[in-house]
This record gives sequence, structure tokens and C-alpha cells, in this order.
Amino acid sequence: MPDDHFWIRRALTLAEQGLGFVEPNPMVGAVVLDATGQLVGEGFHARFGEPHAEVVALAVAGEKAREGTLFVSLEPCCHHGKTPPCTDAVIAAGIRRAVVAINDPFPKVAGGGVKALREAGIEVAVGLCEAEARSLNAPFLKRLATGKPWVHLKWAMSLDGKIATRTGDSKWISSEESRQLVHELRGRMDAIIVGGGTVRADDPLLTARPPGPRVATRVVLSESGNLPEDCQLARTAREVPVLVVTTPNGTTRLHNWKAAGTEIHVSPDTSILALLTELGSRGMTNVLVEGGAGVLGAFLDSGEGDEVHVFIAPKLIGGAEALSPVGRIGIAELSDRPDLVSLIASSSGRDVYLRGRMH
Ligand code: AOF
Ligand code: ZN
Repeated sequence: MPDDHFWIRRALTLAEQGLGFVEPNPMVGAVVLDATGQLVGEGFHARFGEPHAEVVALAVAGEKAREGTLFVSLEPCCHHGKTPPCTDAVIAAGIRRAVVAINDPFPKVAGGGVKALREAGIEVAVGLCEAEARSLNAPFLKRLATGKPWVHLKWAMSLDGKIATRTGDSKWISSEESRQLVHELRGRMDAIIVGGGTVRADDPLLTARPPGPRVATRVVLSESGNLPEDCQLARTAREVPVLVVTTPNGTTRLHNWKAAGTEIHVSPDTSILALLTELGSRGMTNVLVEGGAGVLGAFLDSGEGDEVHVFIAPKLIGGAEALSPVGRIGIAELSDRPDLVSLIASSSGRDVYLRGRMH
């Protein structure tokens, strides 16, 4: 059908409005056309626990959905979750044809939704705008496939690739507008991750100001447990969660942090893989790594970065001793790591904001 493409794209655009509100659920959008091809209903999954996209769109369409067509960016669910199965609502509404962008890999659905619709005599097409639908819900799909959250890596640097001067002065490299964008990013994350060195050097608060749709747990990686006793994170741990990830040795130094209300996660396995598996098991979908250079390097060296957010300020810092954003080992040959894809450059105040994906 010539218009199918248009309407499935519309469903994808609607879905995007759930960003930050629906996780750990996927973003889903739906459009209903009547038997003559007129738009009679639209909807999207707006917030975790609230009605699914199809149900919202079908409610708007009402009786006009009979013999009509449903466009949905994800396979309708066929299970009783927090809401009844969408397939029941689609069948009851008398929909004749459904166009679905991608199957839902959620184990309780996984093709069962399409099967239920077909068994009810509905004509179902799957796979239109598949690449766009996969990209939109890449974090949801990654967590279901691997158990790990989607990893955003973020840094701000000068035009010559430094994150501080030779004396360590780093406040501020990026503009006010860029720092505001970082707060928006934080407001839709499940975790903000930093290393102990950043806590010792910067005493960061790591909250989203103003608050966004979700509250991220502030995660500090500290094998040694050597963290300042009086700092913003410890002081605010009862208002916004703080999780310290440490080793059995490190715990001995963290009694005060524990008393302040932070959670201490102890693991002898200090790998990034172990960390992400732990965060994924807590239902986290998106995590933001804010540094320092050692932590960002550890993520990239272990192949655990999915998306990059870089703010480039019109400053020239210079100096062989001044730090660059990504430390640790790095690649040996340029061909050892593919270039970023889906790169988007925009301006943010006087800075350039570059955003791209690793794969
Ligand atoms: C749909 N339409 O709009 C969404 C779906 O906990 P629940 O009841 O909200 O169910 C969550 C699961 O349902 C989620 O993991 C995903 O598989 C599916 N989400 N399905 O038909 C929607 N948001
Ligand atoms: Zn559903």
C-alpha cells in the first residue's frame, strides 16, 4: 500500500514522545485508519504502567475502527501485564488489517501477538520501517537481548581535545547551553556513572536540574573505597539514590558512606561487563557515563559504549600534560574500531554538540 510507509512513520514519531517516561518498557506509537483510509485515531504509550499505544488509539477511534487498519511501531502484546493484552482490544475493535514495524522480543510476546491477530482473521504485515523502529528502541532491544543497559558516553572538551588545563582547571569548558543539555540527558537516564577520581576532584552532585521524567541513580565506581567523607553525593544520598560499586577491600573504608544512606555494592569482579549486568538486572535501560578519562577509557576498551555525546568548545588549551577525554589503553590500529555512525552535529550555545552511535 503506498501510504503504509507514511502512517508507520507517523506511528514511530508518536512513539518518540514516550522517551524517558516509559522505560523499561519500549516506546510505542499507533495510528488507526477507518475502512475508507481516513485517520480516526492516534496514540502512544505515554508512561510506564499506563495504557499501551494501540489501546489509546483504538479508544480515540471508537466504532470508526471497524474494518479499519492499525499501524503500530511494535508488535501488539498478547499477555496480561500491567494492562490486558492489546491483541484482545485490536480484535474486539474489528480491525481488518494491521501493519507492524517490528516483533516484540519480550519473551511473553515474541511473535505471539502477530499470531493471535492472524488467527482472528486479521491480515498482518510485519517489517515496514524495521531499521527505524529498531533504532528508536535500541536501548529496550539491547537490554532484552543482552541483559545490559544502553551505554551513553559523554564528555566536554576543547577544540584541541583537552578536558582540563595542565593544572586541572576544568570549570567550565562547555557553555551554559551545553550543560543544560546534559541535565536534560540526565533526566531521562536510569544511572549516571562516574569514577572515584571525579568525586575526589570535582565533588559533583550528578542530579538533573531541573528534574526530568526519571531520577537516575548516581553510581560511583571505586575499587579502593577511597572517597571523601564529606561531599555532595554522600550528603544528598537520602534524596537521590547513590550506589557505590566497590571490591571487598574497598568496603572497609565506606562505613560513613553507608551510614549516609548510600547503597554499597560489593563485587570482586571489577569488569565493566559485571557492572552493566548488575545495572541491567536492576531494570536499568539507559546509563550515562560522565567520566573521568579512566572510566570512559575502561568502557571503550571493553567494547561497552553504544552512544556518544561530545560537546566541543571553541577553546584551545594546549599542553602535553593536559588530559584528553578517553584514557586507559585505546586501540592500536585505526582499523581496530569502526567509526561512529548516525552522527548528528548541532550547535549548542558557542559549542558544537556531536552525537553518534558506535554501531
Ligand atoms: C504493546 N503496546 O504500547 C507497549 C507494549 O507491563 P506492561 O503491561 O506495560 O507490559 C510491558 C510489555 O509490553 C513490554 O515489555 C513490551 O513487551 C510490551 N509493550 N506492547 O502492545 C505498547 N508499550
Ligand atoms: Zn500491549
